[in-house]
Amino acid sequence: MKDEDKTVQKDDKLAVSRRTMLGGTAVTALAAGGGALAGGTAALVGGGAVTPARAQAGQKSHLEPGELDEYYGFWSSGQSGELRILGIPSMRELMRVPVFNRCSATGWGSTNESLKVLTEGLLPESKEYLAAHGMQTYHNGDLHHPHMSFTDGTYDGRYLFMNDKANTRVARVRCDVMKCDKIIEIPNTSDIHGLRPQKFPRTGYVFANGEHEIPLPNDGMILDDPSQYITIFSAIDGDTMKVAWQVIVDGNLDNCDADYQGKYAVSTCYNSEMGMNLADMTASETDWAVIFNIARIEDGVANGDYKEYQGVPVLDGRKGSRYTAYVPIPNSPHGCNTAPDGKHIVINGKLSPTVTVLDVTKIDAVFEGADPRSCVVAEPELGLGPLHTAFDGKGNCYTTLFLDSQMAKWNMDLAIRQYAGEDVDPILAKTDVHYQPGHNHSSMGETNEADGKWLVSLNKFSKDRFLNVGPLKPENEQLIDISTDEPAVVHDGPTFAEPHDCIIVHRSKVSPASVWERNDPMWEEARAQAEADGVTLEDGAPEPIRDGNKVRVYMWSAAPTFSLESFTVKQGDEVTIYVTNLDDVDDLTHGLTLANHGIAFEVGPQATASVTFIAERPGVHWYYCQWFCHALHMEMRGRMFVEPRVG
Ligand code: RUQ
Ligand code: CUA
Repeated sequence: MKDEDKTVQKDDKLAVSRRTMLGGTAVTALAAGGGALAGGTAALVGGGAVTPARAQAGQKSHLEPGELDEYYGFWSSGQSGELRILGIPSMRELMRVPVFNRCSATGWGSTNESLKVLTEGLLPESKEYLAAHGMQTYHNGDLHHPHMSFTDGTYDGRYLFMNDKANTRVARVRCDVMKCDKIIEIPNTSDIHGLRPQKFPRTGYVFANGEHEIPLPNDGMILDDPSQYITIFSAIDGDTMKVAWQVIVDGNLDNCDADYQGKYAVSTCYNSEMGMNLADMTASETDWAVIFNIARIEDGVANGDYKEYQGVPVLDGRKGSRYTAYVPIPNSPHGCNTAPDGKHIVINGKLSPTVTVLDVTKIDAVFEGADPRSCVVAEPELGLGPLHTAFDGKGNCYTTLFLDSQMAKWNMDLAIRQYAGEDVDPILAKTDVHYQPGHNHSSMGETNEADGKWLVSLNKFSKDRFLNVGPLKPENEQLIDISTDEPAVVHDGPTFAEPHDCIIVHRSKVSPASVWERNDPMWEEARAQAEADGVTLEDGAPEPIRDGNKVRVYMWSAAPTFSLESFTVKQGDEVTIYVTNLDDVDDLTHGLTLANHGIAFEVGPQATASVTFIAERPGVHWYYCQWFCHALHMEMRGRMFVEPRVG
């Protein structure tokens, strides 16, 4: 108890200094813009009460060795560009799925199969830019929002969709094998940020917000004339991964969500001022939640009420359009979260200490001409810096307060009654988190099956919570037990840049395969090439197959051997090596690393993978299996002989 007291005191002191520092930032923004923060700023310095770790009995978060988690957590990794899979409640990291990044272990970004995914959806002008830099694709990404496909308002275990803010892309990961199978670049817009799938009747559309405003077309004819910049909301067909339509809006789009009726999508929209600097961007007291009327937009597309840019129908949804409604929201709203009650959508205030609750049943009237604010049914004041809200399915909401380093638990019903004039306080509890939370997420909380068991708070700073590892610190994601009245932090999880957002999916919703299907479309091109060469991927070929200076090497792997102990090519040949893993055993992955060629890739059980390179280094080069597969794994190797160029 004594030690715990000490920790509490230390946290308290540091928490206050961190809060004061960030409070200063808020004050700057405040001085530049609205007065929404004025009342609460003083509370920053004093508000340092820390709740010690819970003593009361809650759910068990610690799993014994060998015990399996109840939930999958699908985590973004921000500027690391990959998707991560965690087990919840243990918070153990189970897997990393490369998406927008390159991966040294799996060869993502260097195998032909991954390069196809990474290049086929690029816009022509991006390909040109990349080629000028000797690149086939972007090497970085900024993955903020991973979300699973829905059927009838809940996760259906088909796909995960995610955005790349850095290079304006949207990607899809197949949940049957947990590999990315499609990446598309979104035309006519810049920097995809908020992303959510349609919840009903199914996904269907994946809605994606272009964050930063640019001219349309962005071809250099308009430069420093922000009055001509626009932002775009995109609907992508989640089955075909093609952009179905786009809508031009006013202001910068931030986050979005869809309703449970399949009628509307909603985006938060800051910078209604269209300012180009901080002072201008925060000048206005209000910004908007923009509501998109899906049926009207589909009609508009069917009736030709659009202009086509880069093959996509683009509708004009700026203020006054029949496709959109602009609901005024206090200064610079950020998160947008549909409640599992199927009725309410919470817009998080960011620079305003409030969240604004929209009632979807009142939106029809807004599109018939009612005052846009008439769909607002609550606007509780929660604290400083509300960013995102999660739900427990029992009528309670959990909102992250970035500046206060807290999570506010509040009741939807009480908030609505308070807004209607009753003297009630909707805030039920405040839980300190460490430190500065951005997103949070509850178990199944974004579906109509929210179960109110766990909440994860994704905190941007860990500061003193872990051993010091130098100036760059891990972030801290905390697990909070929300099964009892008093939410309690039960686990700290340090993590590398930057788990921006996550979802927590009950394991009954997902059932990945353990072994690949031999006829998987992932290596369709390899299969076609083998057929053209008169061989099969499964049998391989005893000698390289030559076609001019193109040479194809077909081999299989079966623990602990490759089918080829050696093969010979000529200096300058363009060599493609295909490896097919014949092992049909759970957890028996092989790999191929070609020494001094920058080549290494994974080949899962029953999978095929290939890589193409120029054999420009004469001599003996070993290839070996880098995925531990057998007691004789070290012996799983062979030689590539490169004959020197003559003359
Ligand atoms: S946004 S910290 Cu990129 Cu998800 Cu809110
Ligand atoms: Cu095959 Cu190691």
